[in-house]
Amino acid sequence: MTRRGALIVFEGLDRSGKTTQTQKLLEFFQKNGKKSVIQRFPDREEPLTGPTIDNFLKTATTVSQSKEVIHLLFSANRWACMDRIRSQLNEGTHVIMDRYSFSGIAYSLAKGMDKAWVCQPEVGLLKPDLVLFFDIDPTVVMARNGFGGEALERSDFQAAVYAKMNEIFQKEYWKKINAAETIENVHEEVLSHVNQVLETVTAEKEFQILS
Ligand code: 2DT
Repeated sequence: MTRRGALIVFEGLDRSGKTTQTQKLLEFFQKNGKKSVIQRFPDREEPLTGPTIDNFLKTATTVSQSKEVIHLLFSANRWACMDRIRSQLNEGTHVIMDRYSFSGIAYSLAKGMDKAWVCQPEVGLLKPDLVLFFDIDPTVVMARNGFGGEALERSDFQAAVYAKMNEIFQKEYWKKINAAETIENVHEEVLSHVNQVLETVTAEKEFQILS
C-alpha cells in the first residue's frame, strides 16, 4: 500500500521567507527521491477564481474593499484545488503549501470580520499534518526589500495580521519558526519539524478535515 504524502503548510507574514523555504524543502525532498509539490495559495492559476483574486490584489486601494466577497473567493480558490491535492497526497506525494486557510482567517480577522463567519467556509478542507508559523517581528519584514507593493502590505495592517496569526495559533499541530534567523538555520529548523511529522504520517487513506 502507498504511504500517503504529508500536507505541510507554511504560514506567516509577507516577506517572512516562506517562499524561499518552501523551495528549499522541495529540493530536499527531491534530493531524497521523495515526490513532492509546492501548492501556493492564493492559486492565481486556478481558472475560476485565480484571475479575480490576482486582479484584486494588484488593484485594491483599501484593505477592506469587498471584504466578504474577497474572503469567500480566497476560500473558493482552496476548495477548487482540494480534489487534486487529495489525489496527490493519496498517491504518496508530499504537498508543501505556501499559505492556506490560516492566512484566509487571519487576514480577514485583521479587517475586523467575525471569527465564526470567516472560519465557516474552511470547514471540510484537508487538515494539515504540520503548520510552520514563520514568526518574525512585523517591523523587520516591513524593512525587507520589495515590501509594500500591494494594498494588504500596509504596515498597520501587517501588524494586525501578525496579532491574529498568534491568536489562532493551534498548539496541537503548529510549530513556531524563528524567521529572523539565516536562511540555512531556518531550513534546519524546518527540517527538524518535518522529519518528526513524517514519522507519524500513516498509510491511512482518509484525511482529517479542518473543523
Ligand atoms: P502572496 O503574496 O503570498 O501571493 O499572497 N491572502 C492570502 C488573503 O487575504 N486570504 C487568503 O486566504 C490567502 C491565501 C495574503 C497574497 C496576499 O493574499 C492574502 C497576501
